[in-house]
Amino acid sequence: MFRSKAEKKVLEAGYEPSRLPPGQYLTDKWPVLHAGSVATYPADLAGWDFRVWGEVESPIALTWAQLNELPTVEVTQDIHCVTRWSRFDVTFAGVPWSAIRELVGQRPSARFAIAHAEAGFTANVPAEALEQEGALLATHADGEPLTAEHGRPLRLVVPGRYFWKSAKWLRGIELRGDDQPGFWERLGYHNDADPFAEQRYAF
Ligand SMILES: Nc1nc2c(c(=O)[nH]1)N[C@H]1C(S)=C(S)[C@@H](COP(=O)(O)O)O[C@H]1N2
Ligand SMILES: [Mo]
Repeated sequence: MFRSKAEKKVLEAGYEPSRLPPGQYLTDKWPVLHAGSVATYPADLAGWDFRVWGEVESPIALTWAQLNELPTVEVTQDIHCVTRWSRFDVTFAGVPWSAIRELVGQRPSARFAIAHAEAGFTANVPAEALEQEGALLATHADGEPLTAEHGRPLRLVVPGRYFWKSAKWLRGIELRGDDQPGFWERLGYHNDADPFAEQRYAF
């Protein structure tokens, strides 16, 4: 069977080649990628909050201490950047959406979720993407608190989509009845962003 150079590398690293989406290559480093600059906060995260609003019964603003009282989960997943690098088996830990959903009373009309991050970065997903196995508001990666470059203190992790949907320096989730393209989506990237269907661009 013909295998590309990228697939051979996956095999040599001991993984099933089908885990690598088309047009991607495996890296064992964790590249840092974002538009704009890294957000920085005081050590105690004073003044930081995480807000949820829109199609909910009770909008909330959680402090860092309040967020850390919520239940946590740990998931391991593969991440795929649209610039073609993939990294396998990244372990994320943090708060599952289900914990937030109960706090705010998410309405059935909440069909879409917009992640709002520092400096106006946004990313849109169907609200059900937050319910998937492996989706979470991550505070940790590979057993350590997130570093500033990777989104300290909180990032979204959305499995099954290119990693731009996983907003770093997450400050809120807006639930809406209608969809609204996010930062990269407005610049021509695909709304759904399934790496296995190679949904990179909208055109
Ligand atoms: N706030 C914010 N989050 C972001 C981005 C960004 O520009 N700003 N870029 C996205 C893209 S394109 C990728 S590939 C991942 C990269 O995450 P990493 O730097 O932890 O690898 O962050 C995503 N989240
Ligand atoms: Mo990316």
